[in-house]
Amino acid sequence: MTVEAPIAIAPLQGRRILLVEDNPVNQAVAQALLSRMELSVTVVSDGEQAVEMMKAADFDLILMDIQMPVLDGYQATQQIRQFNTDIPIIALTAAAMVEDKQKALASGMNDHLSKPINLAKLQATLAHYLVDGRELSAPASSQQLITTESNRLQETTKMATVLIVDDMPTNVKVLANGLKNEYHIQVASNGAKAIEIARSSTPPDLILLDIIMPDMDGYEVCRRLKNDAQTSSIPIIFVSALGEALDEEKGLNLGAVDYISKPFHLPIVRARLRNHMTLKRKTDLLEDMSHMDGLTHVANRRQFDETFEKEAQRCQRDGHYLGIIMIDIDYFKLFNDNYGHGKGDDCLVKVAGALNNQIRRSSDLFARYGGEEFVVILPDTQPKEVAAIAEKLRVAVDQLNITHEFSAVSDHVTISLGGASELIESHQQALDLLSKADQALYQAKEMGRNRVAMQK
Ligand code: GH3
Ligand code: MG
Ligand code: MG
Repeated sequence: MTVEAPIAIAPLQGRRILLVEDNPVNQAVAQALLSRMELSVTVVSDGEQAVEMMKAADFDLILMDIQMPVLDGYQATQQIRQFNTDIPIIALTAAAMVEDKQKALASGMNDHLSKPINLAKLQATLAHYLVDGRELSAPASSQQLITTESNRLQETTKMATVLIVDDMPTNVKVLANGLKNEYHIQVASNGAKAIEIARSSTPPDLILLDIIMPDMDGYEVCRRLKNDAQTSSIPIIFVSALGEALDEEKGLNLGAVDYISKPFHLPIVRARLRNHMTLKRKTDLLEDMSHMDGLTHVANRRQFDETFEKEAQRCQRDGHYLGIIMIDIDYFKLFNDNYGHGKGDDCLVKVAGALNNQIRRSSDLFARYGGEEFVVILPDTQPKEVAAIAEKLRVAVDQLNITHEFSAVSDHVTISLGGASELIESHQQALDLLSKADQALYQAKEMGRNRVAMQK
């Protein structure tokens, strides 16, 4: 090992590793590597201690030697698997024992690394088991999506684009050559060009940013990109020969995700890039999911609140009408009580889908407001148009023809709708509009359900 600089990868920092190794020299080497990656390491020296330690404390991953006294690595793994099927267990095998790989997998291990440990392989393996699919937890109903997405991620990571910003052609060359097999490469030799590319219609997925450049330095480029909503979510990794802690702190404080020192060690650059790309995609996905209703997959209440604020402001500024439609399924409690909650959920999914299909303008929003209630935001839409759209929505659900023998208004599922629309002159007026649509909905219920009522 010649690289003595810190080699931490942000998403791995602090993860708890149980190192099981009887040979003191191997122990010291592995522990030194892991500690420098800022992992939290616990060392035990035989299989039996490993099993006891696993019962006593929580770990994220086990690195397990094979040949050890008392219990060997295979036996220890078999015992651990009886009470913990999830934790990744990586065999540490001597080079001469690669044929034992099969045996390692059969005993319940997930993977193997050959000794002497190669830093790049160790990092890649840890990143694979600790970051992919595990780094971010998601609500149970979204887990499937995450899993599918992270499979897709691994396929598409190759296609991601990296923008290299450096005024020294030799640096650009080294990085571009080292990364071109995994990424599309964009290059900028100064800050202005970098900003232009980041704002273009083909922005990069990640930026490697030199600090010392003529005209505009890397810090300033970073500040500008982070202050612009269009570019603020692109991860930035600073690349610089400046080795002082202060510079690193400054870069990270400006919103960079990581910091790589020159001269680069390409396997580390690649490992870090891979991790940040994976995280970025997951963050984007979670961001999307946090605005989506888990059951019906239409916009959720949070998305509604954000869009309502934005559109209310826009309508107020432009002197436009803002239209709102509140929607509630008729006699839905009786539907649930008689057909069961599962059928109730199915019904909600179908109704939401049919309603969402009717909302086509890009500035409009259909959302689940809560329970069996939905809402539509219609910017720049006058009362007459709102009433017409509401009627279209009513008909769409009517035509689904979902049997509801316990409804007092029909033999199938129906909805009631309340509409409102006004020229918006103040924020309070926009808020009042929601109550007016809600009161109109109440009127529709009072007047017999399965109908549209407009605000007074
Ligand atoms: P009304 O015609 O006056 O609207 O009567 P209603 O029965 O539809 O209204 P109420 O507010 O009394 O009942 C709403 C019911 O919606 C209560 C609950 O069982 C059901 N509901 C709310 N959220 C969900 C959901 O996520 N899944 C299911 N299956 N049912 C839900
Ligand atoms: Mg209700
Ligand atoms: Mg109802």
